[in-house]
Amino acid sequence: MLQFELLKTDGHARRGRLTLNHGVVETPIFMPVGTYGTVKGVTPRSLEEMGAQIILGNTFHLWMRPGLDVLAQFGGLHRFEQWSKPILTDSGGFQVWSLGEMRKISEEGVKFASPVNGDRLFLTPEVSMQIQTALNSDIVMQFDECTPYDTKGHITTEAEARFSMELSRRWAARCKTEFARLENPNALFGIVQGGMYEHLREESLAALVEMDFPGYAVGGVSVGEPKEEMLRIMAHTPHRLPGHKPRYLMGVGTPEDLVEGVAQGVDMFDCVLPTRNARNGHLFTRFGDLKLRNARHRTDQRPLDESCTCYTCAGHRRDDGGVSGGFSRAYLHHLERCGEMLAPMLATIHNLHYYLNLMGEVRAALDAGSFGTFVRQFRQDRARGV
Ligand code: PRF
Ligand code: ZN
Repeated sequence: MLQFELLKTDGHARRGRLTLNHGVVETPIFMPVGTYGTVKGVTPRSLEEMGAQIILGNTFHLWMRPGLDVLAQFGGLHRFEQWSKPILTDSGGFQVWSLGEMRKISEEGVKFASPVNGDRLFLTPEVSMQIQTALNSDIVMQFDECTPYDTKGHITTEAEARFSMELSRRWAARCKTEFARLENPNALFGIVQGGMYEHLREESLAALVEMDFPGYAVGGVSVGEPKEEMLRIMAHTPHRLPGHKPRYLMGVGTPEDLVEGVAQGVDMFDCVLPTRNARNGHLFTRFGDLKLRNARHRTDQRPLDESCTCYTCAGHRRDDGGVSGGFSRAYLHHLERCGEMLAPMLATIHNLHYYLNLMGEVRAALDAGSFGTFVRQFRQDRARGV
């Protein structure tokens, strides 16, 4: 089941509402990444407090561990990981791409050795649909081949990008057939590929639209290409997708990329940046990025971001009804230097809250008809510096 309501538009930008089997998602939205059935370092309760509406899971990783028998016993991923709101699962296409040399791609699927125990495995469009059906994710992604930007310095040629895109297109059709055969009650998204070649993107898009998916993703961007190339594809592809269906830009990006993506007509984003960077002491704030390791924070009593209402910045309610006032930069710097696990936990809360709140502000601006003003203020604030 999937319903998509378009509430408002401003140029290519859209404000929408997506209804899935496990709940409603207000778009544009950022989806925290929970590869192994956990958004690293945060509890589901904390995710809800931060306003997360939908999170990701990964077919490939969950297939390896804990394995389908365990997940099937739990009736899917929701109960296993104790998250009752919507879940989107990636198909394994991108993760297989990340294996590099370790894999062998054929028409049938991808053969590889399990990075966990060396077992020889064969992931096909059909197997990906079977796994995602067992996971019972609200949004299932087609099994695709993420066309690389380059392979060891060799930039993917048009012929190579075409071959890859056409393979993904044939796999899309197989996914659709298997998804229907399994009577999966959720929604299957097609993924546009085509590398950096606009006419290939248009061909891929037309073929997927012909197959009539309930939603579409743009894949194969943010795969190591120069920023201008990414922006060119972002300006080219999303707005060409059907207007009445949700659009998902996979694996993107920085706060600036998200705002640009919305302006180009994207409704959904996911990225490991807020969570991964948090674990490296890299924080995103309204007024630019901040590195916790930097000695300048050693005695700084200010929170990361005075305007942020996250647990890390605003603190918690005390027994006497007061508020703790939040954690200082000095304290977070100290935790980071000591390698304390609270450092990545608090940093993750802040970064995810920042991303989720940013999209909340984007939605509010679209509701108010002031998206253009919002974008100018956003850019000015981010350039100010912390
Ligand atoms: N395909 C899939 N997942 C993805 C991508 C893709 O192209 C990307 C590209 N940035 C991220 N995640 N299946
Ligand atoms: Zn914060």
